[in-house]
Amino acid sequence: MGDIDYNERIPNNVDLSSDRRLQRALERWQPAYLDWWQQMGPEGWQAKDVYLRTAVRVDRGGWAHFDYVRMPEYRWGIFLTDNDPDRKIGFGDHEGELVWQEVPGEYRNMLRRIIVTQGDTEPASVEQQRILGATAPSLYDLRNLFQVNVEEGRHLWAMVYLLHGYFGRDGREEAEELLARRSGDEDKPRILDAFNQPCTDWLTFFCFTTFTDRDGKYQLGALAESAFDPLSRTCQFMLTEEAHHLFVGQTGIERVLRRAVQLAALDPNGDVRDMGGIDLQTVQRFVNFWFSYSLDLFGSEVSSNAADFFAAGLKGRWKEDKYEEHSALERSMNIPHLEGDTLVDKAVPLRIAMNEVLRNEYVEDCQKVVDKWNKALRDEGEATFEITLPSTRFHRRQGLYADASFAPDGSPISASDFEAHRSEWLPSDEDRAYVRSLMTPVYEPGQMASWIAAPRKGINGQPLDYEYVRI
Ligand code: BYC
Ligand code: FE
Ligand code: FE
Repeated sequence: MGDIDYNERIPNNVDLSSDRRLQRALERWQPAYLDWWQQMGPEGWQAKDVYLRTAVRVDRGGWAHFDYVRMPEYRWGIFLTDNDPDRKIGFGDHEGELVWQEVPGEYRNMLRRIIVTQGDTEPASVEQQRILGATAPSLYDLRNLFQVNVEEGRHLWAMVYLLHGYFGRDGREEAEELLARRSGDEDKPRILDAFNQPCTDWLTFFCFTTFTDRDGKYQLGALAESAFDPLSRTCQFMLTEEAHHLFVGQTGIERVLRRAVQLAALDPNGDVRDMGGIDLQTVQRFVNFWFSYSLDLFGSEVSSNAADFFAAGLKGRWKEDKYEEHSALERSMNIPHLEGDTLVDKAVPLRIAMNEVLRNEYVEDCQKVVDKWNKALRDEGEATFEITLPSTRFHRRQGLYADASFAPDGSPISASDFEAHRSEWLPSDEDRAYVRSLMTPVYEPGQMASWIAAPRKGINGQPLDYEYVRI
């Protein structure tokens, strides 16, 4: 069990060759995908050899194989975790029933929407990151960028397999649309806001992989609980790939912070920018921006859609097993609502608060990451400064708090107060221009750009000065 067949045109562990119709449909989509990858994938690097991992098995131990690959030749395919024939639905109105191998008619539209929304983010992120290869701070980082990119491409395959396999003609049409929308495009943008924001410098990339890929972790975790078993098994395997993306983000920011402290110590005035580094306040502003955009991805705090998804068994909570009561009908959650200019707690029935339940899990996880960053700052000798997460009400574009203004501590303020503080709380044009000015490529093996510390170790046991990308 778990082995992936690489002799097929589309590598897979779902016995694709036994379903000729599906195989043919996916083989027709494949060249369109490759065209998209050539057009919208990493610009300028398609012909280079990159030291990449490819999945060989779907179980946790030793699932990856590392070798030089040209990205367009990466073996994208369809990998689901192994089937458990006794798996039962863990929550909602169908709790305790056997999971579904087909899509129930009454849930077809909801499920398609969930899969399309998830699928849309994957190519969007590749598009957002496509020019970062021109300015990587090291070959190690360049390789990590491409690893993330090819795996996001594979996550698109994961969702397209479900659309083609279970949604007939509408599924095929949606799969085409997934290659037609473009991140940031005025006429045909990607579905969710965070995936239309530019990601053209490496501080942004590390914030994105910390905060936005981490939204992916929680969304995929909630879908791994799904009663629709193929979705659950697909998401479980995506989660094992996701861990590396989160590692890239967390360690990337940590290296920026360490370097900032080191450079401040070298400058007579303690000025990080004078030394060609990124000062801690600027990192904080980028954190504020990407954390708040990523919070929006969880949807509205009060959401009947979320209640419907939960009731139907389509989308559960993060690690649903750890909850005692799986109907979520008996409890409520207090959610502060703005009334006039004060916040008033209101009890919201738990099912309707499911987006907020998941968002809270996410925030807790983000806080753990921030704690590690602050420990790194202490280790480097920074005495006082700490990175903090702003309130979940700060700078929101979606949900209950979208139409009002809040300070980073969560207190309601006027729109003009917010504007007065904007450049203190969020990256200014000047911050972005400064960060961009640092983005010059460093492509000698083992060398690092001025603004980032070296990582602690290389990839897959290789030394730091390994030629991770053959220039
Ligand atoms: N942007 O009832 P509402 C990943 C729309 S990351 C734009 O408040 P609901 C990855 C919404 O569509 C994981 N529009 O909320 C990471 C709706 O419009 P319609 C990706 C938004 O229904 C890195 C209206 O507002 N997946 O995999 O509870 C690299 C009202 O919606 C946004 C997800 O994050 C927004 N942020 O929730 C690669 C999706 N938010 O239909 C990959 C998970 C809301 O009235 N979340 N709207 O026209 C969902 O799917 C939620 O159901 C939604 C909406 C956020 C879509
Ligand atoms: Fe992904
Ligand atoms: Fe990811």
